[in-house]
Amino acid sequence: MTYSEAKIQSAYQLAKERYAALGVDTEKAMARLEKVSISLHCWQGDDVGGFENPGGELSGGIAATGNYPGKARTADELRKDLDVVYSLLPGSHRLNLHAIYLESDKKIERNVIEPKHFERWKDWATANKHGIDFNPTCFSHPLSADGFTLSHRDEKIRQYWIEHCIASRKIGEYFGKELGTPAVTNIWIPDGYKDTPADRQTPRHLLLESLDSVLAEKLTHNLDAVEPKLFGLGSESYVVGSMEFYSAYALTRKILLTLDSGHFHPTETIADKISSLLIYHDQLLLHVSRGVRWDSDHVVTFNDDLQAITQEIVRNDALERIHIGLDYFDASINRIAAWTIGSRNTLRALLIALLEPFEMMKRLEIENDFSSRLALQEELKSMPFSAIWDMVCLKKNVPVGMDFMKTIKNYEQKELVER
Ligand code: RNT
Ligand code: ZN
Repeated sequence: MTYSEAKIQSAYQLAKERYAALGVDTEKAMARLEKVSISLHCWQGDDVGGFENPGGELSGGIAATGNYPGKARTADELRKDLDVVYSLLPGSHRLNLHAIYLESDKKIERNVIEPKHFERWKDWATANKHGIDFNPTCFSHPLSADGFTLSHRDEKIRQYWIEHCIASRKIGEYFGKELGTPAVTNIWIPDGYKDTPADRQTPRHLLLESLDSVLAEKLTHNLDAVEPKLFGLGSESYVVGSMEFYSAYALTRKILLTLDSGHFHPTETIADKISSLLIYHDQLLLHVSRGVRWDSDHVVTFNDDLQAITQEIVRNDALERIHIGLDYFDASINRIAAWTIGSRNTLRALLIALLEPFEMMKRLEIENDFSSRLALQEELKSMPFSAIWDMVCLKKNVPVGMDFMKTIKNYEQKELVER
């Protein structure tokens, strides 16, 4: 280890005092962080390829760019890679699986996938105490090639995707039941038009009907979620599943609404939406991502956006109501590093949010003392939070500072270069 335990301890003591002076209990913040489980997206490990159709093209207006060596070619390799990532994160975390990550000797049509095709994922999750979340894969398929799925005008194609989503919910139910923690099954469809449509409403009626069929059966271990988007590659002018559509849909059907940080106008932030939505929606799912100029799904960095998101979760006391998932895919750097950096950033941002003297900030606001509010907000930006983060890592027995890169580099030499 590069850093001595004694030094981490003494830096922590000093930091603890600085926080105590603001009325913040660092032990409490660490204890709350420990309970947070984020859902790691399986698709960072193989550029959203999956194992249904090896070498198939990614479609649906999303793209993983780069050709860094070492991507997982099998489910066993992907699990092995994930084990490395989890070993570098403090706490216990979930996995977010897509339907195309099924395991089977023969080709299985997506409308007939079954829990048995995910048994090995279930065994691995049980052994490693990971909860699992799930997603139907409504892209990268011949029947999604013209850009429409659940809102397709052709009834047969619509039916195929309805069946796929129903089958996916049942797999979510299976994971939820087997693992003793509900699975969130999130529906995202790419449906939309490149150019200005004539009729914006008909596809939305069709989507509503399809979703109602998908959700007809009540399940007990599965939570449903729907994910809106403003535009995608090839659906620049119109996306059927917009924010307004899904927000009202989720509210009326009592299911979860998903907010992906890359799915809105570049000047909008999802952080700003959380407090409003929580007034009406019981639970939300987040896809924490980073768009650079567009929904580019860059690795989550420790930026203002990320901090604003975690602040809103904590300030609204919503750690139990917001499921935190990650959604990015970078193929231009070591994929395990991409996973680890984004996950550690998310956890670190959550910790900093938990270290805020929120009561003090609110009091200044109520007193209309906006000068002090601003002074405090600025002061908080240079508080010694990294000493607390180091302590979290030390306590949880995961690498402190940059040491996690040593593990990743070793694994790259030992495992990834051989692929
Ligand atoms: C696409 C959505 C969706 C996907 C994953 C792979 O814009 O964000 O969540 O990224 O399902
Ligand atoms: Zn997403």
